[in-house]
Amino acid sequence: MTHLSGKTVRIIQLGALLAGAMLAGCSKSETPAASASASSAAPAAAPAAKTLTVGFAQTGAESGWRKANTQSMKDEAAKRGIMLKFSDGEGKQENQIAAVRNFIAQGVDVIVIAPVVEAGWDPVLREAKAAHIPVIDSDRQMVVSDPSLYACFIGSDFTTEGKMVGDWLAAHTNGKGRILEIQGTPGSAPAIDRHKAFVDAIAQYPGLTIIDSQSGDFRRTNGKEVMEAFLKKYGHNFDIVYAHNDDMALGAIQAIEEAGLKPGKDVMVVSIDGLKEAVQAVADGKMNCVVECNPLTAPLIYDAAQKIVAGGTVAAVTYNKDQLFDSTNAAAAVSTRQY
Ligand code: GYE
Repeated sequence: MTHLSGKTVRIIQLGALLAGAMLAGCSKSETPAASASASSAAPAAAPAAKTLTVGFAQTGAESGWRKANTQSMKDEAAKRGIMLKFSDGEGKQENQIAAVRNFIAQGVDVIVIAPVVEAGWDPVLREAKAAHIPVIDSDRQMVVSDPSLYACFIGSDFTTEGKMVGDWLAAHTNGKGRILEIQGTPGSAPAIDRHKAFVDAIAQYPGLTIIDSQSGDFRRTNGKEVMEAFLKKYGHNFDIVYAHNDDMALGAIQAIEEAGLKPGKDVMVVSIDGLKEAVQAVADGKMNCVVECNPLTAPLIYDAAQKIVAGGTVAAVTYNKDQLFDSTNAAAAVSTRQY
């Protein structure tokens, strides 16, 4: 996980200022055509504010969370009159890197990356920096050798989320239970942090143990398949399923039901995201606890993009405040869920 120093942020802002100056230069060179056509007309109108162009290298479309995040970015761009260039990386880092290179070639004002994995971004970030295009790290944190390679991070704190699930389980199981873990995409920040923080949280309860752990790539079908394999291997010799996201938990629930067990009762199911469907499953007693991870971050991201381009200051790290749903509050929360 990367935390940016104050110094780093100032360096970036300087970069953003330079970028702003270059853009001002660009828009000047665009004016002649407009003024020529207006030459015979009465007083020239004040030049319209330049449209901000943002290139967004999205991870993919693997989950309900991701789809809500994409929708948030598209809707908010339309609302603000921001020109959004959107790329779906289909879960592949090389696609995302190609998209970023394309955005650089097009000279966008700001690049937003939701990095599928944590590592391997240095070279393309250096290219963006050389082109004076500020980069915002959205949703998943990148691990970089030089923190000045991106301007800021906006998203959720996956370590807090993993700890919240672990603490909840400890409190609701008397510190006892055999856990099957369905992990997210290998190498991704949420899979790494949600695993580690959970393990740390339950470490003080020797009766709570992870007996097996497999990746379901944050996808519902994979979550179901992993659960089917677990059920084959362990029968009913487990007590808890911890899935790193709701889609995998919902897939696991299908497999558990098909095996003749009652999710939420015969075995506990806990996960992260807070999809309306998952909060409903908690209200229905099929899931036991869901920790929220808010995907609707577009307003924060575009605020930061607009500030950076205007030469303003942005916080190096902005985390959402995420809540927890269980049988005490899920039913009341369902109707207010926005994703
Ligand atoms: O939890 C999962 C999605 O990075 C926070 O990615 C995001 C995770 C989210 O596929 O559903």
